[in-house]
Amino acid sequence: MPDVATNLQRVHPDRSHPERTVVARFEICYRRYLDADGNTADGLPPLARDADRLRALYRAMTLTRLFDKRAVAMQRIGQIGTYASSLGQEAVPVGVAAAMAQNDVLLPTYRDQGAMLWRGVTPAQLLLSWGGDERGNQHWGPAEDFPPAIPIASQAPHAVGVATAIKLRGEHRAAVCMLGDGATSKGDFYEALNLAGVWSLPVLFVVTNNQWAISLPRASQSAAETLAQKAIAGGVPAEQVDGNDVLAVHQAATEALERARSGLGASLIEALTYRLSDHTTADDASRYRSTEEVSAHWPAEPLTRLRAYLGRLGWWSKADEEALLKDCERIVEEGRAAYLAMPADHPTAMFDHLFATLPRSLAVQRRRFEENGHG
Ligand SMILES: Cc1ncc(C[n+]2csc(CCOP(=O)(O)OP(=O)(O)O)c2C)c(N)n1
Ligand SMILES: [Mg+2]
Repeated sequence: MPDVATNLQRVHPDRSHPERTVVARFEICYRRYLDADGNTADGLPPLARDADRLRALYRAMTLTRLFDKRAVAMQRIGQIGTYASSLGQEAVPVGVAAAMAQNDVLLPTYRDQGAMLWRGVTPAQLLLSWGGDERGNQHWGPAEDFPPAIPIASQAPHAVGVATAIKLRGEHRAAVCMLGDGATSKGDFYEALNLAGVWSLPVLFVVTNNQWAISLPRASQSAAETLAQKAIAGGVPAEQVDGNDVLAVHQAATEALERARSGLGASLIEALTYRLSDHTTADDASRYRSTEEVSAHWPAEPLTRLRAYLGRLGWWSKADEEALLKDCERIVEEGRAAYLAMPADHPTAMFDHLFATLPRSLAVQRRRFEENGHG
């Protein structure tokens, strides 16, 4: 836990000054229902008693993990270009997506495949996109969901735009903006939060704090005790949750989305988790963090604790686990096969989705491609 007394001392070096009075106080709460061993806290949310729904969430987290594993392997043999695994943080995208209504709008990052799969994007479409094929960006689940944002935090102002449209139309739905810890250092993030607060917009920001932004650790990212408190400055309520506890992620997102849909405005959730994988397949994390650090985080990963909880209630057996793994392997393998069987797009496709009207220089290049097969 951060040393609050030290921080207060640093921010308010002379609190005893007689002519000063406290004009505002803030606090950030932390929520967890399920600890690393699958033990529960008091006040469990309704999801904790819904065996079918919990099994669906466990299945989605398992599918995400197996898909990630296969995608990394495919990158290693040149079948896709690059890949960002979500190993260890699956409870965040899955828990958030499960709390969303179908007509809410998801604005994911490149590491939120768990949410996209939940919302109907297929493994083959994800692979197509990571293989550099623009057709992978079509049919992203619900038609109004956004493709994953690669430019960090660019989706935050987009989410505010979406939420503004929802509010102007008087619709009962919300925008869900996924971000990383690193993204909270960007101006786009602060600007988006500011508007979301002052216009009371139906948007939920979910900060997946996986402790790393490529090789930059959380401690070097911000001097703030929590990333959640950044929202307070914009007048947006915020909380921290254990991001490896899918119950906590799901319940916090459910409450925030109800708030948003009923016209009460924006919220932010900081989900504390850990990136157990390399940043992407283009990274070697062993160059900047120790194996001891990574090993120390494995016991807290999200699948084991949910499986332990389900097992304790008699809702999951060894046979269930074996059948699930087999089924998920089949889905992933079918996705891989469908992706590999897809005939390559024509190279001119790379000109087709950026501009409504191609600038002249690119139009010339496109014509050359059509005529010669190269630029
Ligand atoms: C605007 C912008 N600047 C830099 C990059 C390069 N970049 C890619 S991922 C990344 C780190 C992002 O960290 P975080 O927001 O914590 O997300 P995570 O990768 O941990 O999911 C950076 C700097 C980028 N994609 N976009
Ligand atoms: Mg990060």
